[in-house]
Amino acid sequence: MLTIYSEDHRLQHGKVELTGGHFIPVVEKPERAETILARIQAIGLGEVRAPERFGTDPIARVHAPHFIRFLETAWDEWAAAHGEIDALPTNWAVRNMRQVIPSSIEGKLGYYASDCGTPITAGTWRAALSSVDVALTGAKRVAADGKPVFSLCRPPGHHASTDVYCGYCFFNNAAVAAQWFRDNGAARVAVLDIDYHHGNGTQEIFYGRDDVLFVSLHADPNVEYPYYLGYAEERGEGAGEGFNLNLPMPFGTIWDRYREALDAALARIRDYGADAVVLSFGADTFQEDPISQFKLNSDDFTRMGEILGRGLGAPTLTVMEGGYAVDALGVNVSNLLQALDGSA
Ligand code: OKP
Ligand code: ZN
Repeated sequence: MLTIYSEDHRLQHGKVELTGGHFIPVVEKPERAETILARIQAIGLGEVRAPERFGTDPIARVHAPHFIRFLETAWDEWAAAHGEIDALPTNWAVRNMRQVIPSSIEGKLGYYASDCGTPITAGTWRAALSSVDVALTGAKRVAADGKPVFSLCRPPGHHASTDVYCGYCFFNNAAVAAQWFRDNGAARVAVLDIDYHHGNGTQEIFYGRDDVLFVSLHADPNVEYPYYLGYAEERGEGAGEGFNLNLPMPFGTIWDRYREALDAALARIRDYGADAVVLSFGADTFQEDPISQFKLNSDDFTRMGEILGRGLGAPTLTVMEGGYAVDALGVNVSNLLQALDGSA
């Protein structure tokens, strides 16, 4: 399987996030992508290629222009006020306040961010742009010959919505790619999100639409991030009603339970008749993931890949999302990709 990878991901290297009352080293770190790449090369999964540059136009198909401009200038505005230290918000535009965009960078961060764990650094803009390029280069290849492609995106994307960044995500790589498929000949696109966390950004972007189906398997948001979206009753709205499927599962979920949800997801996607599929793949469902509570093992990722390869029924772009057990990440990711490739 072809992999698309850019070294630019290293430009996103935040120092700390606020978790459980502590500032801890950012869990979403460069070693993640590097260990996946090393494993892909070690097993000879296939060619590794650098991305083409697409610029911001395809991003503006799913993100608000003012949000894109904010991310482009946020670091300079922050550094002018605070110097060379990661930008984190400390105030938020929550209910009972007005949704205004203040001129102060402090005010802007709280308007555009929803957590205190997604630092903007000197290299964030370029890393986030490159991550989208990695996804789009993969999408273009999938559209050209129908063969599966792996876009080794970093930073991840599925928590980023139209105009909010959070959960280590800035631009929604999977959503930009799904929209690109729509704009380049696919009438119906499905996004299947198998990251441990609900893809709230992807859901929001396509919630009112029937031309992009969103299906997500994730930990119950009652007890897990992102907490405020991802419940089973969210089924889409307007034209999009019935085109959003959330399959939340409890802490401790093991393969047998996960597999049932996967079968339901694949049945919905086949019934939909997608022309292209974007697989938002997080390996944080792994039993040893440091921030997650599912109990899948490394062999389960092989099982998952086999089922996906047989069941998706349309050309598939796999986009990397989360997965934080760095020691096992390469094996878990390559297990899924090899099986996906072998049974497609
Ligand atoms: C990203 B992905 C904030 C802690 C919040 C966010 C988890 C984001 C997971 N200090 N944790 O879906 O793997
Ligand atoms: Zn995740």
